[in-house]
Amino acid sequence: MRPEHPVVMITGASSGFGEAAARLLAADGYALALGARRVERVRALAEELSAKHGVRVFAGAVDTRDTASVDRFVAASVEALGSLNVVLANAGLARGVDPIASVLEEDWQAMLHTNVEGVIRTLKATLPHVRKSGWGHFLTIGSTAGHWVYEGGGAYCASKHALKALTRTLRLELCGEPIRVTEIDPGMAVTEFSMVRLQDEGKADAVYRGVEPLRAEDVAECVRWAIALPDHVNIDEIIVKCRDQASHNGTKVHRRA
Ligand code: NDP
Ligand code: 8X3
Repeated sequence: MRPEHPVVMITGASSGFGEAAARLLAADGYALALGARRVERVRALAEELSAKHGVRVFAGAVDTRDTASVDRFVAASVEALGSLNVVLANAGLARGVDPIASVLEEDWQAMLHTNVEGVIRTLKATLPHVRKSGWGHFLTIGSTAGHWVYEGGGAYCASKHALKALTRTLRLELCGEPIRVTEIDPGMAVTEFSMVRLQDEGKADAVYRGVEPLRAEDVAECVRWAIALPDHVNIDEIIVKCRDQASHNGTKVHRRA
C-alpha cells in the first residue's frame, strides 16, 4: 500500500532533471534521498527543500560508476529515512560527438560506465529495500537516443538502447509484485547536459539556438505524474520532446531565425 509520504531516491540530483524532480516531489510531500558526485550541491538543495516544504531530505555523495559508493549511499539513505519506495535512476551523461572511427576511449567508457553499469548498480542495490517497503516504483531516464541513432552518437545511443533493455527486463522480473517500472525518454532539453558533452559554452548554446527546448521542469512533471497515478496504472515509456523537435534523432528541428 502507498505510504502517506513515500521515500524517493534520486541519483544525479545536483542539476537538470534530477534537481527539478526533487523540487517538484518535495512540494508534493515526498521524502527524498538525493545523490550526486557534487555533494555540496545536493546538500544545499536538501537544506532548501526541507526548510521550504517541511519534508525529510537526506543528501549524500554517490558516484554510480563505483559499486561501493552506490552501496554506501543506498545504505545511508535507508538508515536516514527508514525505507525506500521509489528510485529515479537519472544520473547520466554524454561525452563528445565523435564518430566511431575516432571516438575517444575515455568518452565511450564514461558513457557506458555511467549510463549502463551505473544504472544496473543503482537498480540492484535498491531493489531489496524497495521490495521490503511493500510499495514501489522504479523510474529510469532514457532518451530519444534509445529509440533512434545519429552520427556522432554511437556510444551514447548504445547506452540508452541498453538502458531500455534493462528497464524492460526489470518490468518483466517484477511482474506480480507491487512495484511499477517506468522509463522516461526526453528529447533535447536545456540542462547542463550539452555543456558536459561539448565542454564549450558556445557549442552547447548552439544546440538549442532558435528552438524552445524542454526545460528540466517539463521532464520532472512526467516523473511526478507517473508516480502519482493510481497503483494499478503503469506508465511503461514516455517519449517527451519539445514541439520544435519532430524527429527522434534531431534531423527535423524547427529553428527560428
Ligand atoms: P545534467 O548534466 O544537468 O545532470 C546530470 C546529473 O547526473 C548531474 O546531477 C550529475 O551530477 C549526475 N551524474 C553524472 N555522472 C554521475 C555519476 N557517475 N555518479 C552520480 N551522478 C552522476 O543533465 P540532465 O539532467 O539533462 O541529464 C539527466 C539524464 O537525462 C541523463 O541520464 C541524460 O542522459 C538524460 N537525458 C538528457 C537529455 C537532455 O537533452 N538534457 C535528453 C534525454 C535524456 P554530478 O556531476 O554532481 O555527479
Ligand atoms: C539527449 C538527447 O538528442 O542529445 O539524450 O541524444 S540527444
